[in-house]
Amino acid sequence: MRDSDADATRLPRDELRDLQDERLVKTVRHAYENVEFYREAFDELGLTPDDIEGVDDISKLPFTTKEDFRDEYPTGLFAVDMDEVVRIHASSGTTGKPKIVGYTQDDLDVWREVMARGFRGAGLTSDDSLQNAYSYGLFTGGFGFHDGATAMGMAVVPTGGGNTQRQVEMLADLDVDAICLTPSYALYLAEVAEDMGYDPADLALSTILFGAEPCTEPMRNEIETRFDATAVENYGLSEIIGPGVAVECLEQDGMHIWEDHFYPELIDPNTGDPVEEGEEGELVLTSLTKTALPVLRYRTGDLTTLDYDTCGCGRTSVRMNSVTGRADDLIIVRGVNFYPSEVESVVLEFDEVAPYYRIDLKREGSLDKLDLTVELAEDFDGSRSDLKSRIHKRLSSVLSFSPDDVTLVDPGEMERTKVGKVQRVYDHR
Ligand code: DLL
Repeated sequence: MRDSDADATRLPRDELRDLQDERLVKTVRHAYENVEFYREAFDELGLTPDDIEGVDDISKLPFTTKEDFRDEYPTGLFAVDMDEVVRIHASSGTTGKPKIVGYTQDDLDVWREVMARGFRGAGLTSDDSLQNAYSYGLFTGGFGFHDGATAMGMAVVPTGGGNTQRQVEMLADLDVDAICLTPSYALYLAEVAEDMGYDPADLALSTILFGAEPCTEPMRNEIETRFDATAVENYGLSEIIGPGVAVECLEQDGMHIWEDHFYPELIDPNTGDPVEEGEEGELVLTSLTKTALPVLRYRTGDLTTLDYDTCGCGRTSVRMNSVTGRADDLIIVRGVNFYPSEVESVVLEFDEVAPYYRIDLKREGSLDKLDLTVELAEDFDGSRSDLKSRIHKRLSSVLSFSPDDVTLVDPGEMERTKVGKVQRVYDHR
């Protein structure tokens, strides 16, 4: 492995800065010299690689967007010849072409290293076993976790996504120590385990590595309680490397961004200007060591806040808080703006309901309508109309907005996410 956890993530911040400066200069030159897209973008701005002497100059650089990935499909953003590429992945999108990403052997080494850092941060060692319930394939989740865990010497149980009863059997029969999966699948897994007669809390699992989709704090708490395990969050995206961009340590106080490889900025999604320190903004990431696919100022669309204080664990790397929404997920109904995560927080305040809900947006005439459907908890035996009106009232006060309809459905009635990412919002407008 190229660097140890100790030196790279605990550097005094001025030393980290020097490393970032040096790596940024190299990355910019690499992108300019080898990717026509960047050369043209620089030329248009009258910019040359010599204008970038370090991180202080980063705002001179153009942004890269997901549309750029689509326009340059499949490999227009690659900076090396195909014979140097040893792996391809692609990110699923609901519309249009997927974003194709490539890795050289060096890139795979970095990926393994950042994944292994995350495992160590979560308290895992080479003696532990990891069940990998992320899909293997073009999605970066499966192979990203697999390779990182293998490089660390963990025993990997490569179940992939789906086949949930088999997942439960493996966990139980092999006394697996850790599992990685989406938070929505974690809850489904707990349900299936219960249906099979297991108490998920009795499984040997000590650590749950969740990520790839938003998860509110109440949802994390629910996962931890159900499995009686520590759940740590992982963040990443294919365009930058896959999982392994940022991960929580056992302090569970924000995800450490591995800043020696990925440089973060937060911008106002409307103006592109940096936000004030401590304020929420859209995360923009620049790769500092990638060779196949260097990415300058990538607009992730993910909204978060950053914390530059040294973590309780002693690491100096900046921490990002859980993603509160995507800049493009903002729901606007009758002029009121909010994110699905705000609805989720309200839903999860109620013990009488299960953590399953969906938001349907409709248009009747020229009027927007929002319907919320929530599933009742197994043991609910109270008054439905009373519960409905309490949820309605609470939502109205939190969002300054009233849903048009709250529907309560019976336990188990709401469709579960078994593979891939959960969909909460259905916009029919
Ligand atoms: O989801 C990589 C990944 C795999 C991360 C496994 C963590 C664990 P993509 O499919 O390219 O890559 O999707 C990236 O997913 O821009 C976010 O919008 C969302 N996302 C990823 N992690 C989180 C998270 C993988 N912890 C997109 N919280 C990102 C909220 C997340 N959203």
